[in-house]
Amino acid sequence: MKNNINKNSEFSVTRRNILKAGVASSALFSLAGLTVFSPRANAATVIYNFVAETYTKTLVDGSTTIDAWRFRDTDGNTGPGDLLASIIAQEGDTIIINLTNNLDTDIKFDIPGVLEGQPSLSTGSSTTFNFNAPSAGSYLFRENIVEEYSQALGLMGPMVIMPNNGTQSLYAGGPTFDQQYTLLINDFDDRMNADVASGVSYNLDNFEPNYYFVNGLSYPDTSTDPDTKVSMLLGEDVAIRFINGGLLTHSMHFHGYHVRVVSRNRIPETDIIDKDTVVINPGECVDIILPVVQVGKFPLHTHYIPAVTFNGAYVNPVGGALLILEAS
Ligand SMILES: [Cu+2]
Repeated sequence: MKNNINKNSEFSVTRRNILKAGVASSALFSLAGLTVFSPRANAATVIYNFVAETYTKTLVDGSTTIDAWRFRDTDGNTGPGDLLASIIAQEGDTIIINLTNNLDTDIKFDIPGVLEGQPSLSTGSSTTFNFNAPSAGSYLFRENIVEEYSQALGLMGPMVIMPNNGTQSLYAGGPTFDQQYTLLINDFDDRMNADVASGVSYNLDNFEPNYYFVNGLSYPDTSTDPDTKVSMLLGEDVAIRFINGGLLTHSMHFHGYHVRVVSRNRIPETDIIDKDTVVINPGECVDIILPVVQVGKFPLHTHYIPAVTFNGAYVNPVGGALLILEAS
């Protein structure tokens, strides 16, 4: 799916204090992945070392496996959830990504709206991307040489850019929050993964996913992962960054709360109303604020019914893109 975001190929290098993500900046990458970010007074250079690779994913039933593709941070900065590559920085930072392609096909790294039209990277080779952190907001990074095909196999991840005015807000002058969650949604069609793993070509026209994930997890794993279970306190404003890395549209439905859509692909909504369902199109990043008006435990799930099943079956309690909001 093409994003209708303007191309912005601004590259410049400004020497500042170097932060190797996860080493010097371990405070930024605590247990909670993209959830916790401490604003910095000074801009930094944030370095990520990623590899694109195949892996075998064990699904939530503990026995079903599926061959997939992923980006993995070789420095071990994991999260959110089961994802093994993510980017967080603040406006003014320089972001450096060293990427090695260990897949058996050429790839093109791509961040819609930020880093587009890059040369392809052949099997076994490495390259470096060096760019200014874009404006505050949520972004999807992905492989783009075969576009949807790679995303459908899992080759994408979330990028969060914080404003550099020292506030916990979605953008400078925008809504503030007490805490934030990044929820990346995607889907696998096991027939596609099996065909690709065995070298058979797959026609995306037949794409009909049967496994669904939030941050790489399915319910009930979503309800125990600290990045994916949304744990809140009464009176807080909680930011949720939905990023749809899959190929299906999801209508994310909240029980217990109404939420406000702040922006879609970093473009602020002009008409902010309370909603209990938020549509997230493929490739789209939708930032919302959830005011915690009551205590309790409520589900948040896609209204696309197959996506709250495991391979089409409601095998209680094993399900898909459903997670828990819990406020105390
Ligand atoms: Cu429901």
